[in-house]
Amino acid sequence: MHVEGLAQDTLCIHAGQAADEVSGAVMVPISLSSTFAQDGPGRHKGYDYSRAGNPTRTALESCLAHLEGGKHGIAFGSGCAATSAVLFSLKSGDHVLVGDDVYGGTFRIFDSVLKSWGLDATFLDMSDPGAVRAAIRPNTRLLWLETPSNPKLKIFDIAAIAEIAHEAGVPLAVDNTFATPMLQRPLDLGAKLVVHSTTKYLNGHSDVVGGAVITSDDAIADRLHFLQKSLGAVPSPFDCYMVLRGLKTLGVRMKQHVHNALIIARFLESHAQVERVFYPGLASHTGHAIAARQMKGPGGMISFDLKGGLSAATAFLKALRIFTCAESLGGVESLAEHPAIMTHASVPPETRRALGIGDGFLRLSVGVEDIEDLKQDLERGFHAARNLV
Ligand code: P1T
Repeated sequence: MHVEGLAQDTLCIHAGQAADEVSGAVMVPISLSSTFAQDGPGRHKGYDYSRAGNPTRTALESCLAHLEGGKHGIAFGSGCAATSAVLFSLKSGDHVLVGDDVYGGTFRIFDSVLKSWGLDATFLDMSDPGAVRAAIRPNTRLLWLETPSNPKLKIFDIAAIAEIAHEAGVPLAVDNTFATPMLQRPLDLGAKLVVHSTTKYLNGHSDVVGGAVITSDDAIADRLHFLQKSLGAVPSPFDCYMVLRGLKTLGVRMKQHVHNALIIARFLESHAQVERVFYPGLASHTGHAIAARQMKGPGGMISFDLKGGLSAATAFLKALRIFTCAESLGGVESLAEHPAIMTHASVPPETRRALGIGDGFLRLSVGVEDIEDLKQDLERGFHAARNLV
């Protein structure tokens, strides 16, 4: 199907997914074959070995590329594998400038793994683009940020930072996991690469671990395809199928995530047991104006400081019945977690303190359940934490 010019909601369902030429199957078949017959040495139909390329993976990569407005999609076995592949493009002695608030596992790659390869990373609050310009060194080869960031929901101005990156001749990579291409398209704003944990909203049902990189830069794509094949951290055909299936409802899911999260954020903001709420959809959020400009909606992730510290936070999480206390995010079901102990445990305590990820700091992935049920569930949590304030 010709998909150029179609809207995002249509691309989710059709991009990269023409009916099967052999059978007419409407759903992309799961091509489990690890190898492909060749008419003669090197003469094949575009696939020779599934680590290098697989028809189900091609459909997913094409769909993701269309959704992000990019030319190339390159899928990986996890978000961390996608991140690592981008970093494998660098070499010893290179420097990377990273937004100061990123997923704990991403922090671990930049801080521990990267440094052992002889690369250097500086973490920086990119709220002030001037500070980004000042922090670029002669050996800086990559700018990397999350917006909204995990777990503080910081908003960085992609267009302003992309311009600085462009002036310096350095590519900007944006981890778009929290926003999804339905709410924000970093390539349109000047970023060179978009990175995803497809584990989250893109798959949307908490039953796949996957990742992807999208770019329109042919040279970067060539390098990433080479690394995808060489490093081998590829997703299974089944997982590619699952993400494609999840993507079909991404449009409707994101609308409901945003709808529910906005109500919950306001509810939390007016609650006596809440110290502070972090949600880009609230006027009180420092990045609200930028978010309103660069996003189509503020997303489904909220974090907040609960009064009463660790004992209140623990009682709150234990009392919830609809929100599951679990890592991850972006599924249809609501999740709640304690970043300092769970998703961001690999961030050193002093860095966590500087970021404001304290003992009473909680993160919600607001699902698509009934909003009154979700509010009531949070009330249950607040009730359990009440005398611990
Ligand atoms: O888990 P994996 O698919 O490898 O994705 C890593 C990753 C990358 N980028 C962002 C913004 C992420 O949030 C994640 C994973 N995050 C969680 C598991 C979490 O609970 O925050």
